[in-house]
Amino acid sequence: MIKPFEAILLFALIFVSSSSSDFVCAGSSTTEEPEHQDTKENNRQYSDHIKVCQVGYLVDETKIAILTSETQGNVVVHNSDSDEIVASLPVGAISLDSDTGDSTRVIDLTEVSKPGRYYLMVPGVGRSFDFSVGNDVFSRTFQLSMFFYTGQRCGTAVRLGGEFGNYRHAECHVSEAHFDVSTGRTGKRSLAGGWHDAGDFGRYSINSGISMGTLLWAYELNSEKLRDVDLMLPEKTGSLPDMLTEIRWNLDWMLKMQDESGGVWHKATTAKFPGSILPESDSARMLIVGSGEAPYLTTQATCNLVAVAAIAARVYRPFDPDYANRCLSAARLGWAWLEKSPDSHFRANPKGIETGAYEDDDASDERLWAAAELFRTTGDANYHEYFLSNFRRFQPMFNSGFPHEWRKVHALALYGYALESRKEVDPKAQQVIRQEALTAADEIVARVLKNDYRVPLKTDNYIWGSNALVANYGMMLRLANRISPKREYVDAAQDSLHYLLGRNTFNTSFVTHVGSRWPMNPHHRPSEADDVQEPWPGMLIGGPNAQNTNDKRPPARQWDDVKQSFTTNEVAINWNAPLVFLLAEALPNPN
Ligand code: 9MR
Ligand code: ZN
Repeated sequence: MIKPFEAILLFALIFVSSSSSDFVCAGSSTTEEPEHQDTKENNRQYSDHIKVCQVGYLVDETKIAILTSETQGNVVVHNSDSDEIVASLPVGAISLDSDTGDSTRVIDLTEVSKPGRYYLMVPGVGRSFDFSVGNDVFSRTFQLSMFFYTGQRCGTAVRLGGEFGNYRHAECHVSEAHFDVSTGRTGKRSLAGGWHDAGDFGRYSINSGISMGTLLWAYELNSEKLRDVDLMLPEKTGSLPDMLTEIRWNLDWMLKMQDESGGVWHKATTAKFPGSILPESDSARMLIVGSGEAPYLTTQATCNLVAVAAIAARVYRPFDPDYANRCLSAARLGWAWLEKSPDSHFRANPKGIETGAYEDDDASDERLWAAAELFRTTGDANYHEYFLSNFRRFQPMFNSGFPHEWRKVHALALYGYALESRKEVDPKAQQVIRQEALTAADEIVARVLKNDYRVPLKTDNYIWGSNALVANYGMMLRLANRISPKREYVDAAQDSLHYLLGRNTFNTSFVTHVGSRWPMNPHHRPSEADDVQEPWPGMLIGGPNAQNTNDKRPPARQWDDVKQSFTTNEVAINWNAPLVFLLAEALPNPN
């Protein structure tokens, strides 16, 4: 929850943002005040009252657009290339959405199922942004959402591929990191590599854990589709798929964060956040930060490494058995450390350190995830026993009113177990977990269908990074669909994507360079400091955050496209990851 210093920052932020009007449109046709664009005479004008998914819809899904104004007749669907009319559709009854304050009507486009590009004309209102229908409509968005990670690479010069070659930074953060006093050590250690966490250049074991787990699962569950996806990387690593090459960049760094004892350090950051500079200009001393008390290494950081390295041992094995073995040894070593160490938490930043805290005083969920993934990879009874004797402590298993997040990862342990097919699995335990996962998914579906924008968020879910909550709920639905396929799960998971990609109160895609209009001012230092006007591509911004009690707008409206707004407009590796997951699931199967 909000701490006093954050409250002050937030207050300052609102002051700044309310006095600025730089809501910039990347699309061709919009201005800051949606109402002003609607013209009665020229109904070819774009209107922000017609909200579509600006990427598009799969052929077979339930396709919904949202209208937030009166109309004088049916909505007409046009083909964007020929302008030909392909359908005329009635609109649904009016409904007041309290989270946004919008009066909404549903436009059901499901019958438009011929692959193509379309737009909607609403009599007396205007035209929508274009959208596609087809089974490969998410391919480019998937690629861009992975480009984000390439852009976050630390310890190397970066230049994005393809049309994005003007996004670049020089080699950064390569000098050795110093042990901070909070580690109980002195001296230095080489820690180059990894991904910058977010808009800042910190590298954090906790947040790397959930991000990598999610990305590796996305690959593992969709390997057929993802094996050949080209991410235009600077290097080719033998037969390794590009996605795994990118993920390995951060995995190598996570492995470096493991101490010889098996325990793992919490983070590698400078003492304070730098200003709006490029990473290569960040010359402050790089520190390895510990918990401040023996054993200084933490349980949560170690569990995250164990879980991720255990998954990696499975995923990399077909391509690079040596690397897979290395990962597995690291995971086993980490577990051995966990077994002999009582819980050690990073409860708050030590004196003098102001970067992201990722603080947590309960490691039971992380321990469960580490055990689950080690069991899935090895089948060993030891890890299995830990899982079986502890999983029932997590009640409710899935529906705690929030999806999984960096601080609470037990759901990942449980989903992993639910999906595991190895023979050692305890069928009764698995059955119980599967049932709970499906019940939680049914509840999310019910909520999505009741929500005017078909978002899975409850009113109290509009918190820091709410867009990631949307994506993680979608991920829960996709995982439920893997347990027991159901059209409703897929449709509602797609609804999460559609919200993130433009079908929302802002009529704006929350992912940079995706759709017709997207944020121009993410809180992302490379985007702020480079000489390219538009931000780096493929970044999902945090989204509406109603934790600031001074902001009187409806909760879902509390977002500002200004670079100072780190509480609503930052980007982060753990937010893009469930987006990648949803997109991977939405890609077509290879022929
Ligand atoms: O995503 C984190 C969010 O859940 C917390 O409420 C917030 C405040 O502690 O921190 C967020 O993580 C930030 C991290 O601390 C530093 N790098 C940027 C992250 C995204 O804003
Ligand atoms: Zn760096």
